[in-house]
Amino acid sequence: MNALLIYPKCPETFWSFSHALRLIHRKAAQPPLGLLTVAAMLPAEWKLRLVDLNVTGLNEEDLGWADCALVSGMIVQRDSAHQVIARCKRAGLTVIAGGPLFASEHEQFEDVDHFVLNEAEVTLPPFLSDLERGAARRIYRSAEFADLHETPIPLWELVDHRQYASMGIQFSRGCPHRCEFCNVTQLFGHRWRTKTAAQVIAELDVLHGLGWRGIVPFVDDNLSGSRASLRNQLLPALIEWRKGKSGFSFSAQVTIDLADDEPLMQMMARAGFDTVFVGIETLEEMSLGECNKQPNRNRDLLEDVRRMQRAGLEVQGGFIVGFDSDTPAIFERLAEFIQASGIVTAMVGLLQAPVGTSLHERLRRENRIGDCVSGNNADGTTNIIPHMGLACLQGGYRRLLEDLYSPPKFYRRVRTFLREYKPRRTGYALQCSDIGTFFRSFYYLSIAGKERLRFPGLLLWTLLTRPRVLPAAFGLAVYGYHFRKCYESLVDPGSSVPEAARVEGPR
Ligand code: B12
Ligand code: SF4
Repeated sequence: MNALLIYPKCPETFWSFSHALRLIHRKAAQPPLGLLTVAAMLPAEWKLRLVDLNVTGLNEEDLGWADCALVSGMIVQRDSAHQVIARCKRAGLTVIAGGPLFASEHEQFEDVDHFVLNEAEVTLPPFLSDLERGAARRIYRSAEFADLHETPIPLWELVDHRQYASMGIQFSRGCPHRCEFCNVTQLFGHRWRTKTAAQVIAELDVLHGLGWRGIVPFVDDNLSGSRASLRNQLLPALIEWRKGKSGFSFSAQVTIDLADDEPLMQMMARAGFDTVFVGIETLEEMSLGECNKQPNRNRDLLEDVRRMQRAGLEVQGGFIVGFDSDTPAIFERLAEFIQASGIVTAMVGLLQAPVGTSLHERLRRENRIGDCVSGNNADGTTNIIPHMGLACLQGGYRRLLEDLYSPPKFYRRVRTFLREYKPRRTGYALQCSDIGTFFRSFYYLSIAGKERLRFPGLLLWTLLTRPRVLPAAFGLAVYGYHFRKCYESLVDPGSSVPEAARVEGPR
């Protein structure tokens, strides 16, 4: 069997990094880890080609070579997925689809021959054995969750790593919490399941062997799901593995209560973690209660963020506006908090209710739900009818974004962060490609962009006052450029934002 593994095109979103990728000369943020994991589970005699449409095109030669196509994707890739599936069908290929897009809305893809839904560790083996017997069904799904000890090493050999800004890796799936708006537990359950530390090290060895050096995000939805596993298994193994190896830095998604555990944060920094994404969501105690965000309740969130930064972890924050308990005062409160905390990368979205979440269920009962979500949780669209009124919510949202990502506010925030930040890792191995990145960034930010002297001013200030964090200052400015461009297209009514990304109410 000759198989194409196809990852549809991603539109511009907050985490697509598209504007920054242009500056660092990479084509996509990360390779599709789900497809690479599936690739490793296919029969050894199958011949495989990966076609990540964010990096390359799908050509006629590929279509002529292949017998089947395995397609993955998220909801934001819906349009591209429809197009690519139609092309594969026209070329006579058998189409097999899986991943979060199809788990949510497989019934909209009539052309697909076989849906292999949920975790492939569970659903792929029965599909493959039925396929071999010539008796494959249309849908394979399971309510059972996979044992990650069975998960193979992703087939990274299929990608050209030079096209990507980072290489994701996964230790755990699932989350013990029950936030009302979150679809993670619906996809991966409440039980925090992990690979062994040895599996993770074997994966890192492969990445190292393939020549990858750079950022390795742990894509786990909540890496701090069990602090004991981190402390006793994963982190000691990473600390040991990094001895004598340089050029790797890790990031992770964690809950804010990690700030209570100073030794664990220190250990993470020693293991090579330099960035954590934290779902702070809101500052309103009532809203935290309403959405059941237990780890965040009754805390001094500002002090928590600073403790993490002092431990050597850059904190990126996720925020949501539009909870039932929110009043119009929330926008200013959030703007002040984000500015004071030095959270440079602040992703703010309107509350949305993906199908299958308890929020969707509650709002459906209250008759306050529209049809589907856009799949982009930070594009200013929502499928709910907010208590505040849609116009008020959207107006406040636009003003908040305009304020946060205006160059003066943004660069002030970077400095606030750099003053607090105590990175463990110092020094940076300069590569030839960095020279091009520097000149491109200078052109796009200072000459063609709106930052003017703020960008070189930041670099000079950092060089003179805190030279150790110069690489961080540069990186933040480059990624900040993307976030600003991305939000500008939302707040500027005259811009050429695609219709799907405009602020809409429920239909
Ligand atoms: C890493 C990650 C990213 C990365 C990399 C994405 C990439 N290139 O793969 C980045 C940061 C770029 C990203 C961006 C976004 N992301 Co994201 N991301 C994730 C995250 C945390 C991990 C994905 C991953 O690698 N998992 C590990 C692999 C092994 O698991 P998997 O992909 O689920 O694959 C398994 C099964 O699904 C299945 N499978 C998957 N594909 C296929 C295909 C076939 C044929 C078969 C048989 C099986 C199969 O088998 C695999 C093994 O069990 C997930 C959450 C999660 N826990 O999955 C969110 C998630 C996928 N992202 C999400 C969203 C919303 C986004 C953004 C829109 C956010 C934003 N506002 O910007 C953007 C959009 C992307 C863009 N424009 O570029 C949502 C998608 C929701 C949905 N139903 O579509 C998720 C589920 C988070 C969430 N809880 O809502 N993301
Ligand atoms: S802590 Fe994060 S991953 Fe866990 S349920 Fe809440 S929002 Fe989802």
